[in-house]
Amino acid sequence: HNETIMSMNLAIKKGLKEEAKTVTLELMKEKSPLEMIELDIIPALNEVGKLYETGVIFLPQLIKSAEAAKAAFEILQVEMSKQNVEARTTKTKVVLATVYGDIHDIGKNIVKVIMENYNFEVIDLGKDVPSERVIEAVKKHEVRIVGLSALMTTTVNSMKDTITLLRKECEEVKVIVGGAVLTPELAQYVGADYFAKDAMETVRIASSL
Ligand code: B1M
Repeated sequence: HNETIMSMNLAIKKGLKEEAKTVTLELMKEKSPLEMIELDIIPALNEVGKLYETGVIFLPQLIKSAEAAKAAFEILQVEMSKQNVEARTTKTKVVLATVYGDIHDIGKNIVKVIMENYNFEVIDLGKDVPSERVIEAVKKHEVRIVGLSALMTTTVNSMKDTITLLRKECEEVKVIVGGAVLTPELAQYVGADYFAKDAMETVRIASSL
């Protein structure tokens, strides 16, 4: 079905929201939401990122592509929560946030949905989140796992600030970091406990804690 797979890629690259929704519904007949996220949506966004970086496309197109990807993802999110209806008892709580100065939240939202699917209760603080709000949420909800996302070189330092404050205020907490620019080395630089390259790895790490 290369034709449909091509169209998801094209729909996102061209920033066609309606097309992205149609292709999603079509592809759902043969693929799981997780497969579509990993094999179709993320690779398309990565291509778009490269096109933007090399000046082939500009910000308005980047925004349209992100909107198309979000539209596809929203359908999958609904589907995944339907599959996730079995009664579950104790859930481990996790605070998730994109750090301050950074408005990229597609990756964080994917991590959220997949964690919820694996029985975590996610307290999602959103994007561009000040460090103090992370601390507040950890204390209020008595959370021991924090996941932080940063997509830009500049906001790696926001991540470092947030973790520094967390170390002062919430000693018990374990911090997992992720996002396009991060590497195991940067994760160490910002003072995180773990680096997760994707959503499934986040689940594996959090489950082991
Ligand atoms: Co922007 N952007 N963007 N952008 N954008 C990048 C990140 C960039 C790499 C593009 C590029 O130039 N190649 C570049 C950063 C360069 C750098 O610093 N090295 C960039 C830039 C520069 C910008 C602006 C500054 C552009 C401008 O205004 N001139 C601006 C930022 C404004 C700001 O934040 N203050 C901007 C804006 C935007 C849009 C709004 C248009 C849109 C975001 C829409 C949204 O998120 N709501 C956007 C997009 C879509 C991208 C790219 C193309 C795709 C990002 C994405 O969603 N990827 C991106 C290029 C790229 O990454 N290749 C780019 C898919 C997503 C699933 O991957 O987020 O990595 P990712 O998440 C993965 C893993 O990393 C991991 O799991 C996820 C699932 O596998 N993970 C975690 C992520 N977070 C985690 C947290 C965890 C664990 C795992 O915690 C436990």
